[in-house]
Amino acid sequence: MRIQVAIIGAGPAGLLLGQLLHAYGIENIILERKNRAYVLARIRAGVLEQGTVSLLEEVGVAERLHREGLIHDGIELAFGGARHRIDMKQATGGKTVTIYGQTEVTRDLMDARDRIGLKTVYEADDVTLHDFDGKRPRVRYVKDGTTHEIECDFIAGCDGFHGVSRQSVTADAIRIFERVYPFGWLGILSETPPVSEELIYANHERGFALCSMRSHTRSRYYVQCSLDDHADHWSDDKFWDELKRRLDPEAVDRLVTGPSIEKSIAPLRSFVAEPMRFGRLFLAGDAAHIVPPTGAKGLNLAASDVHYLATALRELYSEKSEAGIGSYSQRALARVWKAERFSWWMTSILHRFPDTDDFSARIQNAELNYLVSSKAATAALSENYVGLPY
Ligand code: FAS
Ligand code: PHB
Repeated sequence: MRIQVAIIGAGPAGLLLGQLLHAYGIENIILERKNRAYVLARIRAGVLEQGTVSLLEEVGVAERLHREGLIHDGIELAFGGARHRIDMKQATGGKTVTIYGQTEVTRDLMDARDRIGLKTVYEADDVTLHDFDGKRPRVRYVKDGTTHEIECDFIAGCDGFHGVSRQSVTADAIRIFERVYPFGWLGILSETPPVSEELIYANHERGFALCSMRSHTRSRYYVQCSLDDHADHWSDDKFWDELKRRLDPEAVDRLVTGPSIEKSIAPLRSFVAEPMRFGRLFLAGDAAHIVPPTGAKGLNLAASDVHYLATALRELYSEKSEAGIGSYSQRALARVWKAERFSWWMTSILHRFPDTDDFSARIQNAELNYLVSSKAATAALSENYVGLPY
């Protein structure tokens, strides 16, 4: 089989890239290791930047998002027993975020891809990448015991942190930057009304907590937990009790608890692989970088990566210009590192670290007090949270 672009991975990065390339008249195929249900069962991000919404609009996959998504103008920071609202819309001259689960974004993209008949091979085993340093890259995979080979012009590695694409690059051609955090997030999903209209990020001496949502009837909560913790060590009651210990009295009074419909622990890390291009292989999304979810950037960075990559490939195919693909890595990394900084900073001021002593607790408190009392600090947080320009 021969095709212009072979995409590895049917997560948000691969699926959005596939739709953008199709819109630009560039034929593509997606190879996904898991089945559709498995991909959709992974509960992950919940906050979309305007740029991500605009890309979904561009490929005609924003109808349900506009119907069901929740527009949020601000967030709340809880510390010292009180909550403080950050009016991001006011601080950024009108910018907002949309609450709409990654699962729904993925479902909408999968359905759109099926409707136009674009090929996705699910349960594609043993995907291997070949000759991407040359002019005729190839991808091999096994489906139902039969080995298939795809000749292509380019390979897009959208296969996440544990994918095969980044692993296919020789160690001397790639540079890794990493920070692993000494804690994780225990998250639950519950069919209960959210505790507040907007998200609450809480700094507490027992650890970080986050109150988020998926709709007016479905909530998403997180508490910081230790790295050696396990989700099955946490009964629902134990989770709700711990969350209440980390919230202010008014939030505790409003909190509606209920059975969890999903419970999992996510490790936190900052990770960047440089560069993001290797000959005719391009990395995008989690395959190239990871952020701690504190800044709600992971999914949104995947979107900006594929925007840069799709635009670059359109320039190549329609204008025969290699400028876009030549600058892809540098353009994407410039935005990636700004989001890495913001996510690292949000994580550092909201979590309890093993070496958090009285001094560092006071510094965190001073940072948070400055954030909610300075227009400049509020504006800086807000412009990063709603998403820096592409
Ligand atoms: P993904 O990992 O989503 O998708 C990669 C796809 O490639 C997967 O479907 C995988 O099955 C497939 N794949 C892997 N190896 C393959 C192979 N060898 N062959 C073929 N296919 C292969 N971000 C936020 O903004 N907020 C959050 O709260 C948040 N929570 C998260 C929780 C967890 C547990 C994780 C892991 C991530 C979380 N993220 C969060 C980040 C997350 O949303 C990612 O940024 C987002 O999924 C990135 O999308 P992709 O780059 O498409 O990678
Ligand atoms: C979520 O709703 O899952 C969520 C929201 C904001 C974050 C992280 C996760 O920063």
